[in-house]
Amino acid sequence: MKKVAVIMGSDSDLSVMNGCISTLKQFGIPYEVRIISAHRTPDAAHQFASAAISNGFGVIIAAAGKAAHLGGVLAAYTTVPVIGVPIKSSTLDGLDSLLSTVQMPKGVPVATVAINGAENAALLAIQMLALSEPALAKALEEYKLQMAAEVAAKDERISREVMA
Ligand code: RP5
Repeated sequence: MKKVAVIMGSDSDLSVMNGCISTLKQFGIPYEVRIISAHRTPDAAHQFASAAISNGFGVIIAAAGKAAHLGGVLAAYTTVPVIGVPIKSSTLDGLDSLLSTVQMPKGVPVATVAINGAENAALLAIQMLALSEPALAKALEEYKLQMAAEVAAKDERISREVMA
């Protein structure tokens, strides 16, 4: 199976991105985690993205805050799909990160999830890998059934409590 790269602009993003890493673990996805900054270590960003295909990566998840150019810079150097996670890390509450991640020019897409949407980034990456991994597709179906069962249980409980 191809690997997922989880790239963060700073170790200060880790508390949010733990949700992504634990979701990848839950589905048994091979992954690597790196701290690479579009601004502080731009050469490393270039090198990582340029070698992503030959290093066996199928998806790159790029998490960054403030002027969040990491996803866009990585996407500039590879054809591996890049998922951007805007991190809420400044006085602008993550709106800065969201806009600088999502507003890519035509030709260089970054599939952007919600501010701090770490778990959804992992799930989207897994969905991409599942296109060529039937066992993963099955695991995702089971995940959705489990989610639906949890909501149904909450629905039943709240009805019971409100009616009591
Ligand atoms: C971004 O700046 C990082 O992704 C992080 O969200 C933010 C702050 O980084 P630190 O100053 O905490 O290292 O590049």
